[in-house]
Amino acid sequence: MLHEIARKLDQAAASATSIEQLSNTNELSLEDAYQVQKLSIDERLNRGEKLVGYKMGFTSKAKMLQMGVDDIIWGRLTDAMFIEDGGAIDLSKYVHPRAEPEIAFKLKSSLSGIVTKEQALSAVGAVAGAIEVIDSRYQNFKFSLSDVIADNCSSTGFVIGDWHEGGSDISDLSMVIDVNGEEVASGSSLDILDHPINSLVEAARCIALSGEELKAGQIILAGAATAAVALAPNQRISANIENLGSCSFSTMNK
Ligand code: OOG
Ligand code: MG
Repeated sequence: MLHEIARKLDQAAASATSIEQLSNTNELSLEDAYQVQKLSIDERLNRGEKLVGYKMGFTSKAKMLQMGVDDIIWGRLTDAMFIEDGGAIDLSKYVHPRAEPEIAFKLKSSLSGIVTKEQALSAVGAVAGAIEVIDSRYQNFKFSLSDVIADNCSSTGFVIGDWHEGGSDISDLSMVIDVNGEEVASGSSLDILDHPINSLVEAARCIALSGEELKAGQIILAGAATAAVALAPNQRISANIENLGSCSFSTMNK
């Protein structure tokens, strides 16, 4: 049954069509939901996509409030989700996409299980400002916690700005998202679990529960500091992260 749900979610994502929330008929346990997520990502990996990292979700109050969910979640990132900085996305490939400002870590060494903040910091090779494009495969972008976990935590795309190597201070950076040059949402990196490094500590812990570990070279998105912004055609979306710089993409079609 979990395989069947995984295939359904994978097909919904691949064909940009929404499906009914699973929890309307059958609420999965969180463990089963993570299993469905893994199976649906396996479908992508079987088609040749590569796992490049993980994303954390609901690590800020703004996101929890927007979505009515209040537990940290995590999902998987593949190379096919990468959107080049300054590139364009075709909205017809998504159901109802949204964008949110993030901070990305690139690891220089592995992290597994319970780690301290210091251990997490010393595994970070570089940090960058980023934008995550999320797209729920559920109708009206509505879901329960287990629904969204099964749906790979709405992952669909990510843009990464310039990488900054070494010990950049990321404790309290303003994070702003603009649409066509107008600010639409703003927050601080402080809003991400009091410090984005805590998100990496959580990532190592949560992912170990599924028998995986964070590896050198992988990218981890710490979670959005602001509510996500709905996308429409002919927009230029840019995120400006203090000290880390900006990154952007534009939208076409639909
Ligand atoms: C779930 C994904 C949450 C974040 O940064 O908090 C997330 C959603 O909002 O659909 O990516
Ligand atoms: Mg996100």
